[in-house]
Amino acid sequence: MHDSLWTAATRHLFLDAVRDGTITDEAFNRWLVQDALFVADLLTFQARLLARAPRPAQSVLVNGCAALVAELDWFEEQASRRGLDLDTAPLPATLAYRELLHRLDSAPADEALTALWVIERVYLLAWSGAKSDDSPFAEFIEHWSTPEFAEYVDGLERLADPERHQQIVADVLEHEIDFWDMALPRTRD
Ligand code: MP5
Repeated sequence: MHDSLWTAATRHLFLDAVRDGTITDEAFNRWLVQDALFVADLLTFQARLLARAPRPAQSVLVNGCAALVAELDWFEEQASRRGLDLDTAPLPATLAYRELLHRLDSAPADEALTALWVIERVYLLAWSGAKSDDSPFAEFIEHWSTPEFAEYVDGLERLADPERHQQIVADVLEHEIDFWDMALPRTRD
């Protein structure tokens, strides 16, 4: 289902450029700051979802929330190492994704859980496909391709119902594609 959207959301010139080390620091840093803003929005969404989640979803979600808090610490460390200010205005793709997450606050819990599974699965597939030991960004690639992260995504998959919620799957994939495009706009010539 939505094969071409999954492909576009998990393979992108930005990811190739990170893997090959050809991305400029400027473009990488711009993505990094926007991703930190996205993760803060995701934590807000996920904490709200935890509050109303069905009993079997609670443990996966609470562990995920704790991981997001740790991830925000990690982003802060990366930002200070790279001399970046995380207190930056969100770009349009980040704002549009925030709107989607707000919309999900009032969607049924199984639809919101399906969206969360797509959000995380995209990152697992995207970064696993960008694996490279000698990329200068190996630490970032590694971050979203660990066995622990894959287990988390498996846990979310058991709570997701993509057949039933095809529209939200497509919506999330479109937002992911826009997020990569923001990081490295496709050149048209
Ligand atoms: C994730 C992310 C994965 N960091 N950014 C976008 C745009 N989509 C998905 O979320 P997490 O919580 O960093 O694993």
